[in-house]
Amino acid sequence: MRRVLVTGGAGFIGANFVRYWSERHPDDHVVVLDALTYAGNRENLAGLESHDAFRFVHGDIGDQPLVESLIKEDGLDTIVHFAAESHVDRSIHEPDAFIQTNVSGTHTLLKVAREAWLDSDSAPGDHLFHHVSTDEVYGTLGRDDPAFTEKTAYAPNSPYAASKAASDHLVRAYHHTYGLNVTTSNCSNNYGPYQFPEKLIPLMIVNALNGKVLPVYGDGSNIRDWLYVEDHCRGIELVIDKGKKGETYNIGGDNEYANIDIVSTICSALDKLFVTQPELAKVFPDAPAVKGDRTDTLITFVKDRLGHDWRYAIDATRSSDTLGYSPQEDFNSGLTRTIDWMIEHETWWRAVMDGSYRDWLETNYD
Ligand code: NAD
Ligand code: TDX
Repeated sequence: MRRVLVTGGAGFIGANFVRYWSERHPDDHVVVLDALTYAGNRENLAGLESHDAFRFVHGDIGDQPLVESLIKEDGLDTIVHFAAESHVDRSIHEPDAFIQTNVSGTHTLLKVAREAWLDSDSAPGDHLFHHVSTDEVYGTLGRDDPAFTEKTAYAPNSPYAASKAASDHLVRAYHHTYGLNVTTSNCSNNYGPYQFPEKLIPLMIVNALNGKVLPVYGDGSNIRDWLYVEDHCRGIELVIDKGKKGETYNIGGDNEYANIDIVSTICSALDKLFVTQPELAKVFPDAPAVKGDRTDTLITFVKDRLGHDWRYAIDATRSSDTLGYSPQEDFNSGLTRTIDWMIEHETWWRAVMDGSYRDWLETNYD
């Protein structure tokens, strides 16, 4: 039985992970620490808060006294670290918060973990700091380049990627220098329920339902490897249970697609849905299908993202050979689940998009 601190557990992947973990490890004590930035929502954890083994704490990973008291008072022996500023576009416009949370915040957690788990008389017998990172630390690939392995040299290109790379190095250093038990996973682009509609897939679904422009950066040829969030959670669980301390593991979806193909697939899926579920017309009266138009008429090519990485691809051989990892969701089934979830959770996305997100978009895009 573990006593787990999940940082960033009210965000997209963190909330999916807490749900996944609580179902599969019902005896574990789980504490979520989350600052509830624009990307974090208590609603994402609805239903869990009545469990005795679950506790939510509203706070910042950079608040050292708070993190110290949590680890000590709750006797925590495992940290699964998701908390981060996660959106590349935001990091291009306002990088400071990325350095603060992703670099300094991660360092605070490592410092406190070291003190509580290595330097204290009441340290637990076993402990683990699992760090959730990204494939973006490896930089960008050309069409014929081999996919990223755990040995690929780091070459982060955006302030976001650089901040995640810095945090990965700190985690590694705390293992090498102090002997902290750490594991790191670097994964590809996640999608699925609870993803904030600023990232490509949920943004395109929401805009299409609202009859708004679908902004495709550049020529839409950029390629990402799409990983259904539940597969990512399973991968993290495998690393926590079977990973070798000090090692990193790549987790991918084996689903490389160009952005324009992703957006076009979403458009045709929605066109079909409005035919099979005519009642959707009442709920989403501005969707093109309601007027007999194709959804892809909304696709608009816009100015490219600065420094836009062209292709990411994950080689997950180490995870599959040593942990038995393989993604279970193919892209069509994962996308269908995601679109269905977004349609059923209209209240959720309208609520999370209110306020700060909208203000931010208005001040940063023309
Ligand atoms: P998200 O933006 O949806 O959620 C981040 C969460 O962290 C939010 O709940 C937010 O409130 C919280 N948070 C932010 N700053 C905090 C702070 N200082 N203290 C405490 N909590 C704070 O992000 P996500 O997409 O769920 O990503 C989770 C992790 O996975 C991140 O570390 C990200 O770098 C990594 N990752 C994400 C993807 C992806 O496709 N989304 C891919 C690879 C890696
Ligand atoms: O409106 C858009 N139009 C568009 O063409 C948006 C939001 C994105 N894009 C493009 C940019 C990327 O090539 O789609 C691709 C995916 O964009 P994002 O969803 O912003 O993801 P990305 O930049 O690839 O980063 C994501 O994957 C790695 C996550 O946001 C990171 O947190 C993760 O580390």
